[in-house]
Amino acid sequence: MNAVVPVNRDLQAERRAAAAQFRAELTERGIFCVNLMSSPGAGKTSLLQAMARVWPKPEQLAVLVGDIATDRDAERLAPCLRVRQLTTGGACHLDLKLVERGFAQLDLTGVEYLFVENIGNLVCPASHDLGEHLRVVVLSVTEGDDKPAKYPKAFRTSQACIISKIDLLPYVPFDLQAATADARSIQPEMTMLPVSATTGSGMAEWCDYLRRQRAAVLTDRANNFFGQR
Ligand SMILES: Nc1nc2c(ncn2[C@@H]2O[C@H](COP(=O)(O)OP(=O)(O)OP(=O)(O)O)[C@@H](O)[C@H]2O)c(=O)[nH]1
Ligand SMILES: [Mg+2]
Repeated sequence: MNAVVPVNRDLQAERRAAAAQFRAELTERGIFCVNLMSSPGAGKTSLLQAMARVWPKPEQLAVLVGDIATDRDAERLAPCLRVRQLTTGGACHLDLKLVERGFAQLDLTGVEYLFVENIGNLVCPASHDLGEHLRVVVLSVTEGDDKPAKYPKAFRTSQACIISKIDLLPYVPFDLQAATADARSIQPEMTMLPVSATTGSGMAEWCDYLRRQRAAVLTDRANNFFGQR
């Protein structure tokens, strides 16, 4: 028979409060935090590498990159951006404690944007608030346009959706309008950003979007972007 252990604490509420506190600390320091979620291989690390190429001052960008095993993504990013690898050893998502530990190890001089590349997984990361200001789901055209409908929580809890690898659109059956319609039926406010890290197409729009979002947070520090999730 299963035993029931009374905890008498609302663990979700404690997690939400801890994430809100970390978000407030980031806001106070002028650091805008972006949680990048996607299935494995959708192009998160490539997007960050492409940003380092086009962002006027790459020293303003820092990355915490999560993986189950290896520090290969950090190795890819280290030549161009400040980065710490977070290795979960098996867990399918990043949690706040790991992110805070990595954050404490970063040199934050001049940093204005912190990117948290989550574990490649469209399910578990969606349930964990990491203290980010902005949650972005990356959907590559090679995955198929049905993913928003099949993995709704990742899309419902995100404010923006990057459609990645658009240079491959001529070669794969991906209906951008259908993916957009499905994503917006789940999250009506979703900002759609088609991007190719390979050609650089859409990168300027993505970077402008980030600048506007950071400015909005800093001009309205009391604004609660994460009221209901
Ligand atoms: N054609 C094309 N290939 C891309 C693009 N972006 C990424 N790729 C390729 O897609 C593969 C996966 O890219 P990554 O950046 O490693 O993807 P990721 O989401 O970081 O992967 P995980 O961290 O393992 O979840 C690599 O072979 C990239 O070269 C793109 O814009 N166009
Ligand atoms: Mg990666």
